[in-house]
Amino acid sequence: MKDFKLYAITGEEFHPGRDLVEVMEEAILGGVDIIQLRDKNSSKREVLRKAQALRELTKKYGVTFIVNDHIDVALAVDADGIHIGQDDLPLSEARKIVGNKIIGISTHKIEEAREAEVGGADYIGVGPIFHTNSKVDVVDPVTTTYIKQVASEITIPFVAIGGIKLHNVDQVLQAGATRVCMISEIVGAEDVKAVCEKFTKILDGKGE
Ligand code: 3NM
Repeated sequence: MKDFKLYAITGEEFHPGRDLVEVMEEAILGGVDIIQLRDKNSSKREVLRKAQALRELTKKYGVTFIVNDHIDVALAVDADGIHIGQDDLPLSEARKIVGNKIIGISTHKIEEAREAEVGGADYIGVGPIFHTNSKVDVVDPVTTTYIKQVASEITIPFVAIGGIKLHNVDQVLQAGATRVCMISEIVGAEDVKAVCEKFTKILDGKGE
């Protein structure tokens, strides 16, 4: 897959009254290079409509587009890939459906990371690093210790997630992550583009 650094996941509850596509376009203009549509509340039809709009947006900017959970929607809009959790379809089954599209998997311990790597995942999520209110039923924070473990052992790309903010991202990078993923700190920002520009600079090693 095309490599990435700054990963934004949608979270419409964090920008009431603001249009989804507008917010995600600001994120892209600030340097986000991969976007995931994550919507646990809407109907399939509504998720499809959002996916179509985000596919169009990401295509315009050459940004990777991932759909969470809804494999059928991902295929229907020709997304670049899917993101699945530990309780979703097993990787081997998902692979049969999506062929060579990207498959990302959330992992919360090293055994899950190893299994994802052996199973042929294209990337893994590593988290939640810090406390987060953005995901229900989330496991306790795995801390930066888990990043260190993954960085020393796993060879496929990994992205750190969960409670990452401008003020703590340094800890994440120091532990060995080179890619970070966020919901609230990005889409909940007053100036989405400016926040993303700051992260981009930090990830490029030019942060203050
Ligand atoms: N997955 P925020 S943590 C969607 O650990 C998600 O797998 C996680 O949102 C995991 O940046 C998380 O607002 C929520 O904390 C991330």
